[in-house]
Amino acid sequence: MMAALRLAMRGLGRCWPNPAVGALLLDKAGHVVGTGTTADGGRPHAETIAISEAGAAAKGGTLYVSLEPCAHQGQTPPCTDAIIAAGIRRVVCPVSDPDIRVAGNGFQKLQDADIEVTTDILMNDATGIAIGHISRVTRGRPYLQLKLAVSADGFIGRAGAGQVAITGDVSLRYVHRMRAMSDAILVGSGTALADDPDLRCRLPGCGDLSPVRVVLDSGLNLPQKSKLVKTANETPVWIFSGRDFNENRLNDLSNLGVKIEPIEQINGGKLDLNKVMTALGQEGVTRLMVEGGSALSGALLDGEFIDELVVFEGKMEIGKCGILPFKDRKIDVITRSPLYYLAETRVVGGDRMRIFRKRRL
Ligand code: AOF
Ligand code: ZN
Repeated sequence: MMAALRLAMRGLGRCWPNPAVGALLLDKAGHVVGTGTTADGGRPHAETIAISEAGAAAKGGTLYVSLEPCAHQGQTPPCTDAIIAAGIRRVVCPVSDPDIRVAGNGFQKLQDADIEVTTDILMNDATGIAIGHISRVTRGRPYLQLKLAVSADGFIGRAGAGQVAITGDVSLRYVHRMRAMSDAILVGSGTALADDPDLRCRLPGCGDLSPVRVVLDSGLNLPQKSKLVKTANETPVWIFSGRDFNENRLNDLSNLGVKIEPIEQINGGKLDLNKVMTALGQEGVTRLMVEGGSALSGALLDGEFIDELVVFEGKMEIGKCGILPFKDRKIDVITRSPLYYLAETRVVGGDRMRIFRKRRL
C-alpha cells in the first residue's frame, strides 16, 4: 500500500483538477505486474494504466490503489469496469472518493462483482495524499499549505531589507520540491512588488512542474517588467484584482499573457479571500501553496484558511526591525494552537522543518 501511495505522490501538482492516484497491481503469486500514476492532466486514470501494463497477468491478482476507483462514465470509462474485466480478485484501498459520482459506488460495484475490498490500511497517509481533491470536492476550495522561513528569533525578514536569507540551500531545494507538488502558488501584491519573485520550480529538469502563479493585486499594480509578467507565457500567471483599476493596465497585462479575474472587495478594499478560494476551486486547483508575506498570512490566519503550516527554522537572528510571520503575531499562533498538531519534524541541511496540520478540514 505504501508503494501505491508513493506512486500517487508522483502525480501531485500534475493531475489537477483530477486527484493524483497511485495503483500497484500484483499477480496471483504476489509479484508486481503493473504500476500506474494518474497521467498528467488527470487522464488516463492510475488503475487502467496498471491494468494495461499487466495484461493477462492481472487475472486473479490484487490491486492496491490510493483512492476509490471511479464508478462513473466520465471522460474515460469507469475504472471499476476495467478492474472487473481484468479478473482482479481483491482491491485494497483506504480512501473513498468524495466525488458524488463515485462516493462508495466504486467499492459497491466491485463487491457486487465478488471482488474482495479491504479498506483499513494506511488511512491517514492516503487521506493526506488525496487531501487536495477531498478539499476541493467537499469545500469547493483547495487545501492550503502555508510555507514560512523564520529566524531563530522568530522573524520572517527585516523591514526594508528585501529578501533576507534565513534558511540554507537545502531548505530552498525542499521548497522548490513543494512548489512542484502544488497546483498553484499564491502571494500578495506586497511580496510581489517588494521581492520580484519568480515562484517557479527551479530544480534541475523540473521547470515543467511549476505551479500556476497567483497574485492578489486589487489595484493591478504588478509591473510589466516583473519576473512574473515577463514569464507569463511560459508558466501561467493569474491575478485576482479588485473591480476598480485602470483599463489600460488590464489590456497591457492581458496582452502579456496574464489572466485577470476581478473579485469582490470587503473591509475597505481587501479582496474577499473566501471568494478567492472559491474561484481557485472552480479553476480546478486542489493544492495551493502560499509563500508570503506577512499581511497575507495574517489575513489567511484570521479567515481560518490555513490547513497546513510548513515552517523552516534557521539559526540566524534578525534582531532589530524584524517582521513577524502573521502581521503583528508570532508563529506560536499556530504552533501552540490546539487547532493544529505537529505532524512532522525533519532536519533539512542546517535548518529544522516542522509541519503543523489542522486537526480538521
Ligand atoms: C480513478 N483513478 O486515477 C483518478 C480518479 O473526468 P474523469 O473521467 O477523468 O473523472 C474524474 C473523476 O475521477 C475525479 O473527479 C475523481 O473523482 C476521479 N479521479 N479516479 O479511479 C484516477 N484520477
Ligand atoms: Zn477511474
